[in-house]
Parts: sequence; structure tokens; C-alpha cells
Amino acid sequence: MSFDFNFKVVLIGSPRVGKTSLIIKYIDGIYEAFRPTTVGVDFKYKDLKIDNKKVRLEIWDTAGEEQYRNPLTSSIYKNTDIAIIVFDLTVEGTLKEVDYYIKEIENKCRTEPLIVIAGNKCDLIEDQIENIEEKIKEILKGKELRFFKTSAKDGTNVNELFYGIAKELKEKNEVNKHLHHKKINTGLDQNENNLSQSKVIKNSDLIQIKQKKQGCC
Ligand SMILES: Nc1nc2c(ncn2[C@@H]2O[C@H](COP(=O)(O)OP(=O)(O)O)[C@@H](O)[C@H]2O)c(=O)[nH]1
Ligand SMILES: [Mg+2]
Repeated sequence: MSFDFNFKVVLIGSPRVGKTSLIIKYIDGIYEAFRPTTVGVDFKYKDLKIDNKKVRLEIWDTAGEEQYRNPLTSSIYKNTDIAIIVFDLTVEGTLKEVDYYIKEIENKCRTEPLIVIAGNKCDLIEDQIENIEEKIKEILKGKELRFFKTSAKDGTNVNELFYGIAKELKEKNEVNKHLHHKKINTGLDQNENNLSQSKVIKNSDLIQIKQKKQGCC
């Protein structure tokens, strides 16, 4: 089966924030309260139809930070289109780690992926980090990042997180492809022609969508 678009999505973040749970909720529609900790790196496919186009998401799950920080596992960053950094809305330490992961992506990804921050476990309203809204705004300040509050438990924003971002990236790629065709037809930039579909988009093209209304702080 061939696809119009093939996007690699990588979930990173501190251990126990709910990376695996978000993926399972999105792909299988279920939530398990007692999940065994992920070991190593795993990936799953989700095939979508977006506006009559076939889109395959290759969703990579990673284990805890200790293993992730191992240079051997940093190859997971290769050809990443979408990097989802997950933190736990109830554990301040995991929010503090977000900056570290943003820098990791900037340093290790050559493809300038679209970066999305997911504050997970929003169902635990009572236990949320103090002044969470301000702290999140501080992290997002001046950066081209999307932010969602999610819950793998009750499903809040799980679809928006994966499907919404895939749709956005697909549309950006199409616009970009169209521009390429125009350039080629007019004889401009012939040597850009061999860029792969899924790598055409750059963060710099993703203008000012710092926060989405849905699920945003
Ligand atoms: N209340 C609540 N618990 C969650 C949520 N997502 C994950 N968990 C729980 O948090 C723990 C760690 O989840 P897991 O997906 O293994 O985290 P990972 O290490 O980041 O992959 C598990 O006990 C999950 O059931 C959520 O949205 N809400
Ligand atoms: Mg896991």
C-alpha cells in the first residue's frame, strides 16, 4: 500500500508522564491504569485518511530519560517530522525537563521537526502544578511550539494531538509542494525538486501558531 504522506512522530519526555498511554489511547482507544514501564524503543503505525489523502503516521515510543540520554538511542531522532514532548501536569520536575528536550531536538534533529508540547494527565485537575499556566507560557515564549493539555485517561485532546498535527503538516507540505511545482514550471529552483515530500516543511514556515485555542493554557 502506498501513501501520499509518511510522517515520523516521536514521543519523548520524562518517565511515567504518559507517553505510552497517549499512543495506546490514540491507536487502540483504551487506557490502562497500571502500565508496565516501556523498555527500549518501540513504534506503531496509524494509517489515516485526511482530505482523501493517505497518511501514514509512524509513531515512536521511547523509554525513560536515562536510556534516552544514551547516545546510542539518539538515532531515534533521525528523519523526525513531528516531535511530541510530553510532561505530567502534576509533576513539576517533568515540566522542567521540557527545555532539555527542546534543546535535544534542536541539536540532534537535522529535519527541523514540528515540535508539540503535551501537558498530560489534565484529568487530575486538583493536583496540577502551582501557577501552571504562567510556567507553560514562560516555556512557550518566543518559540514556534504548539501546546495541548491532554489526558490519556479520559481522551481529552488525544485525537487533536496526533490527527490535528498530522493534518496541519500534510497541508503545509501540500502548499510547499505546490510552490515547488510552480517554481519548477517557471524554471526556478530546479535542484530543490528531489526533496522528499515529508521533509519539505520547515519550522520557519509554520507561522505564529504558538498556542491552539483547543486545549491551550
Ligand atoms: N490520571 C492519569 N494517569 C495517566 C495518564 N496517562 C498515563 N497515566 C498513568 O501514568 C503512568 C505512566 O504512564 P505511561 O504511559 O507508562 O508513561 P510513560 O513512561 O511516559 O510511557 C501509568 O500508571 C498510567 O496509567 C492520564 O492522562 N491521566
Ligand atoms: Mg512508556
